[in-house]
Amino acid sequence: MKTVFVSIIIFLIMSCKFNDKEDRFTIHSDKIMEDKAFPKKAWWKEAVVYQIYPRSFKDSNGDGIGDIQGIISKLDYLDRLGVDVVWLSPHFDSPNADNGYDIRDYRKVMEEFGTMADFDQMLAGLKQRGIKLIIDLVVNHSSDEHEWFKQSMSSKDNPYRDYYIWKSGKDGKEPNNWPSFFGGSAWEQAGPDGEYYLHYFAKKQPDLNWENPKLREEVYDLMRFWLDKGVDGFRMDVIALISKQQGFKDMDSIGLQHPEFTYAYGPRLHEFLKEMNQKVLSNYDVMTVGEAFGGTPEMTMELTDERNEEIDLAFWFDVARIGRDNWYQNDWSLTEFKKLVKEQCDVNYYNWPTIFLTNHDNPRTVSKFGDDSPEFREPSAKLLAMLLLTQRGTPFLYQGDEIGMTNFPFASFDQFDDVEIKGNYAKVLASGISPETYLEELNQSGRDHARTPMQWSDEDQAGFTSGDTSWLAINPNYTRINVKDNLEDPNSIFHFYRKLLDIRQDNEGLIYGDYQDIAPEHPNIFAYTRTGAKATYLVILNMSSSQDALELNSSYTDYQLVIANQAVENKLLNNTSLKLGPWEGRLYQKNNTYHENIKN
Ligand code: TEU
Ligand code: CA
Repeated sequence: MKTVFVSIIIFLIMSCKFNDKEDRFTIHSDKIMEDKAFPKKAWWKEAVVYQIYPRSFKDSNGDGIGDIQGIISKLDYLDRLGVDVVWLSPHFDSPNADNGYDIRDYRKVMEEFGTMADFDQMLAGLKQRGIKLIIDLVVNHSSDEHEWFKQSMSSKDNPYRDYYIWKSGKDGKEPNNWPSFFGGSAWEQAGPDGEYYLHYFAKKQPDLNWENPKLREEVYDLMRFWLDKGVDGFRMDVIALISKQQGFKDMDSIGLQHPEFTYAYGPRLHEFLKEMNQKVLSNYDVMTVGEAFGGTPEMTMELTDERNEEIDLAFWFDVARIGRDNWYQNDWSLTEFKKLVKEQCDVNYYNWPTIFLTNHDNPRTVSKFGDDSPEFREPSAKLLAMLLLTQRGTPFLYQGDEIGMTNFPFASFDQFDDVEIKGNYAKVLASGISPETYLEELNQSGRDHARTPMQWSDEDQAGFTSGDTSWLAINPNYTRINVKDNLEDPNSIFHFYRKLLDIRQDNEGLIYGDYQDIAPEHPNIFAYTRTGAKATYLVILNMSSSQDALELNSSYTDYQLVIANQAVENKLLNNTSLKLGPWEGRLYQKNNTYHENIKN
């Protein structure tokens, strides 16, 4: 009897364990346990983040380079838009080999951007307006001009030697065949001893050696330095790359096509992040979002599984980079896109997704996902706003999206500034690709599209700078596409974003509600529901430049229109056959609790 009893208990314990494991990689909607019906609340789940690329946001002193005083002059603008958090791309002292993603001094503000006093003023100004600030933590690598690297390079016996990764060459060549993302080998010979240092990115971005506990303590210290100032967290640059495969074995030809699969998710990644969390992050109420490319969804989810106590959020690149193979942009279909969105939404209960369509490394949202022709730019930009702000996950909006800024028409290579494009040029051409083809692809995929200056007005230099040039050319369409016009026109993309932001903030169901794609096979229309405790929302988006129709099942009648990007005659959805114009998008809500008080 006793053994039977014990066996039952063991069986029960085992099955709980099994369920627990199951739960990690199945969807969050494990409704069996009541307390898991909806996600646990957190401010960073409810927040909408706005990314500022400081170099291109607003110049205050006429040198053609955006700066912190420029940002300060636009705080009311951000407040008006209604975002909750700003993610500031690197603002630290840097020789700008990669626009600040190569840091020379982690405790100093880039001279071109201003001073620490400017930074403090900006932080205070944001706080006054109830906006939080997260900064970019770039600690996979530093600049080669960082004092640590100068010391490290100076001799094999220098105490800073092991802050970086040095190896001796093989047969008079690099230690292995690893490539840099920015062209050429990932190894560079330097210093008096003839050794090579590792750099996954540019030569001027040597990788830090996370195996060294002293280096890790330095990183934790600099994190505390900024957190103690009152910043609200970090976006962590290529964080999945910090732990290196210690074997340093050659890659095979497949590996060479996608080095990120070798570089990301090294053996000690989780250990390092847990340590960082325990020693630093757990002592502050902050949000962290890691740039996590190079892994499977399961690998990424391990980083953000709250039970693991590592980081809160991760950027998966599958949606934003759909159809991309390095710099090459293949065709993609909406059904594929929907599958990827669903995959991200369906993380388990212990994870929370992000949603973003671009950032400073990608083409403009409306050019990639919408239709940037004069006819459809506005409706498609608004539709994409609806998509971004009605998803399950923390949305990240990139500067300029809110006015529908488009890709730049690059006509020659000398118009690019990007270290990635310059670095890869020789390799791409050597592989037999013509410069015309490369240019054509870069016109879809290049990173500089997102980096052209913000278009504030139709004045000279788009109101970005009072000088006569800017560091990167301004898109010639600034006379048509700019903030000033957007602010004046109540039907502009800006005001549409603003209303949607209000709606999201006022409707918890749009934040925490369940996600369901109700027409996964439709080739042009993206239709889904978000089911919250109080209401169900129905989002219908025609993501094409032609008319299309959608048959809804009868359970979707009696929904009330909340907002649409085009005039809709009947505010009550009482017809199961819907016809939608090109790029037409509608957001409905189940009747009883529909949103009546959209602020204007
Ligand atoms: O980006 C890393 C990254 O994943 C890519 O965007 C990368 O630039 C390229 O596509 C690889 O082919 C981060 C930053 O966002 C980017 O701006 C930096 O250049 C890079 O890290 C190095 O810090
Ligand atoms: Ca400036």
